[in-house]
Amino acid sequence: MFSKVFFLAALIPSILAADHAVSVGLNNGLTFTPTTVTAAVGDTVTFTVLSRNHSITSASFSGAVCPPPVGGVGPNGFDSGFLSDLDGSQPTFTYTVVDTVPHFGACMQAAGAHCRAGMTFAINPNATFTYAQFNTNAKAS
Ligand SMILES: *[C@@H]1O[C@H](CO)[C@@H](O)[C@H](O)[C@H]1NC(C)=O
Ligand SMILES: *[C@@H]1O[C@H](CO)[C@@H](O)[C@H](O)[C@H]1NC(C)=O
Ligand SMILES: [Cu+2]
Repeated sequence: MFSKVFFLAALIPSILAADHAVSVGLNNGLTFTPTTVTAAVGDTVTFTVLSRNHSITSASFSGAVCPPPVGGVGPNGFDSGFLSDLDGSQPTFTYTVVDTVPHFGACMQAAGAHCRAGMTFAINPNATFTYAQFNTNAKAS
């Protein structure tokens, strides 16, 4: 009886975890679509590269935003490395959300030129650390 209850309780987080899909380079653009994801701990964000050759890399919110560094900015950062759709393979990268703090990301391609062109996104931005301000910081960096 009790063991069944505990077994079911242990399953609930995985049942409720959601995957959030983000397109990278939709319509050949230097873009992440959508630019903002609101995700719970345990959720995944799956990025699919739909054109060219890009990266999904965590960045600092301000200062030297572009290009984000190899390995990404932590804690709990991420870096897909370069993922190319030049062969039409539409490669994917999945990040599992492990905290609720804002994470900002960008593409590191072309020495930061994609990032400065606005190829940026945010996971769980908040009223203090907004996506709009991050993107402004990226364009100015
Ligand atoms: C993707 O871009 C990186 C960095 O510019 C480059 O080193 C790599 O060769 C590119 N990949 C392809 C398949 O062109
Ligand atoms: C936004 O996130 C930062 C980093 O976790 C936190 O310090 C700040 O209090 C948060 N602001 C709001 C309005 O939630
Ligand atoms: Cu790019």
